[in-house]
Amino acid sequence: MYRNLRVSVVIPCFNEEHGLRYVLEHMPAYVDEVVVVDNNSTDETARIGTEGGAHVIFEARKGYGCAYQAGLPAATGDIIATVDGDGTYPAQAIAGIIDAMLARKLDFVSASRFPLRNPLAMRRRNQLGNKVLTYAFRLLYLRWVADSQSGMWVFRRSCLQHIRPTHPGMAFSEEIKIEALQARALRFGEVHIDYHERIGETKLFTWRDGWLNLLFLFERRLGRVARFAPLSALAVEAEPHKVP
Ligand SMILES: Nc1nc2c(ncn2[C@@H]2O[C@H](COP(=O)(O)OP(=O)(O)O)[C@@H](O)[C@H]2O)c(=O)[nH]1
Ligand SMILES: [Mg+2]
Repeated sequence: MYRNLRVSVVIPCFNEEHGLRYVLEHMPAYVDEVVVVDNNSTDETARIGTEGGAHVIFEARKGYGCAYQAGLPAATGDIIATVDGDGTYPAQAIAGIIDAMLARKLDFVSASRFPLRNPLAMRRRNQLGNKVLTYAFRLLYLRWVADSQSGMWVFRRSCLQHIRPTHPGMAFSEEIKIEALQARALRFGEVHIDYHERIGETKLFTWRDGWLNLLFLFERRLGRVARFAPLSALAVEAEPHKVP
């Protein structure tokens, strides 16, 4: 509990046995629930998650967006926060972000990594790709954002009734921000965070994912993306993962 609010953290994981252990060991005490989405991992991710006290659910459809579409509706807290399973996003920052959220009367906060305090935390070409995508985001959606690709969001669980991101892959990250920005009932804002070097291997294919994310920004703007039910309406069929 933090300020009388139950806090859930959702972590999408594809083969993150090393990073996930670190993330779970550094989870702040006020976090009430951790949902780990094991996205078809072939390593020890599920076991590390269970041993670390997380509720592990399994998602067979591969992709960052698929992992979140299973994980977000499974969270039960008043506040849902997201971090990667690689130690890059600081879970300790959640309290400060909730403070800012209450002070600024926001519903959905995206944690911005820019300006980067530690330039080594992100490879140069990823920094460049992020710049291009964020400029495209600003121009197409006419909203100034500092970081269109951040994977750390802190929001009221009730937001899930108003947003319906459906992308299966990495573009889910920009899509959820667009949804939150455009939902009339929600107030969107950004808060700066520290970003750290990754533990374990990246799951990002820089050129492919960068290109797909750029394409998605255009297609979504042109209304060429099918939109389905709000996330809260998704029935989660995911079974708790059985550790062999
Ligand atoms: N790229 C990718 N990431 C996934 C997938 N399923 C879960 N993830 C997790 O999503 C997070 C983001 O991936 P990451 O490699 O850290 O990308 P980056 O943060 O953009 O460098 C990590 O915690 C991954 O383990 C998937 O199918 N593809
Ligand atoms: Mg990451």
